[in-house]
Amino acid sequence: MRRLLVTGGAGFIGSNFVHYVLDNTDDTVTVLDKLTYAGNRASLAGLPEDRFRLVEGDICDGDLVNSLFDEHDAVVHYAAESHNDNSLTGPAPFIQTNLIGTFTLLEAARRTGIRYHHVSTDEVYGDLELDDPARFTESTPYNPSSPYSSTKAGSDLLVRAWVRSFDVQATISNCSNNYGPRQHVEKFIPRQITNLIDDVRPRLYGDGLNVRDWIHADDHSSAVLRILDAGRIGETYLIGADGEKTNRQVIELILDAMGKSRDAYDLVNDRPGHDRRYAIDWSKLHEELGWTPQYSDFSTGIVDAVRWYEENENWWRPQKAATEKKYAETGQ
Ligand code: NAD
Ligand code: TDX
Repeated sequence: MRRLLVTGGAGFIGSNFVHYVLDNTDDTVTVLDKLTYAGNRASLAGLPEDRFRLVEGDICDGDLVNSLFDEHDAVVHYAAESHNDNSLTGPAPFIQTNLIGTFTLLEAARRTGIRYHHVSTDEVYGDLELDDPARFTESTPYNPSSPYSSTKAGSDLLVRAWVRSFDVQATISNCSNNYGPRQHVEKFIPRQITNLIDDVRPRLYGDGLNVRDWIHADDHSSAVLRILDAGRIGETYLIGADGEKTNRQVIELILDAMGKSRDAYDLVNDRPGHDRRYAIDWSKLHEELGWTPQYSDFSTGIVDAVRWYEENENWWRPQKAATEKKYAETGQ
């Protein structure tokens, strides 16, 4: 039994990991989360009180972070400002949370020596051309495009330096695009599903041919737990599930699942600096730690996601109008 501290555990992927750990281990979990617009207490409802606790607070608060590190055996760091579009209209909180927040955690990890796992993204590698046979590997050079991905890249580099200079007991994972239940309605898949529930046509940026490499959030959680348990200190592991799809292909699956015509969507203003394609080679994680994704059928996963948003309107409805108001300001 381990005492785990999970930052950002009220967000989409962090809450998935909390559920996954409580279902699959004997560990106890404390979530440290600021409950920004992206954090949602409802994502943690019903968890066992003897094994789970939520602390509302900021990862940039050194005193709070230090006291929590003293009470735990390991930390898994998910907390972040996570949305590219927000980073283009207002980058300041990305610098604060993603860089200063990670620095604050690393200093506490250095002081206490507890195990630290850092959750990051494939976007640190920049993008690939549509016709490039290459995929990202652990040795691809960093080349981030957006304020979001550059702050994630900076946070990864801080971790690497704290490992090398101070022997912090850290690992890093860089994962591709996640989908599944409890994802904020600002993100592509939930935005389009909830627009369709509201009889609004889906909106694709640019030509709709950008490619994302999709993975179910449960597979991301199982990979992070495997790395926490068995990953080599100082190593980076890429997480993916061979899920490359154009945004048009994704929207067609959503339209099919919701009984609408396949061309019932609009092309709108492109995202500035929009990365063209991401693709992950996850062979290191498979060969070294024996991990394999369980969700191989993306179209079934999309049908499940559609049903989840149809059945959980009380979870997403409070965020919807404010999210669409922000998009209206950029014509997206
Ligand atoms: P999210 O936006 O849904 O959740 C982020 C959580 O962090 C929220 O609960 C928020 O309240 C909390 N938070 C924000 N600032 C904080 C602060 N200063 N102190 C404490 N808590 C704070 O994000 P997500 O999509 O669940 O992503 C989680 C992590 O996974 C991020 O580090 C992200 O970079 C990484 N990641 C995401 C994806 C993806 O597809 N969404 C893919 C790869 C990696
Ligand atoms: O309305 C939309 N229309 C559209 O065409 C939205 C919201 C997005 N898009 C496009 C942009 C991307 O090509 O869909 C794709 C996916 O967009 P997002 O859901 O915003 O994800 P992305 O920018 O790829 O980043 C996500 O994956 C990597 C997460 O938000 C990051 O946190 C993670 O690091």
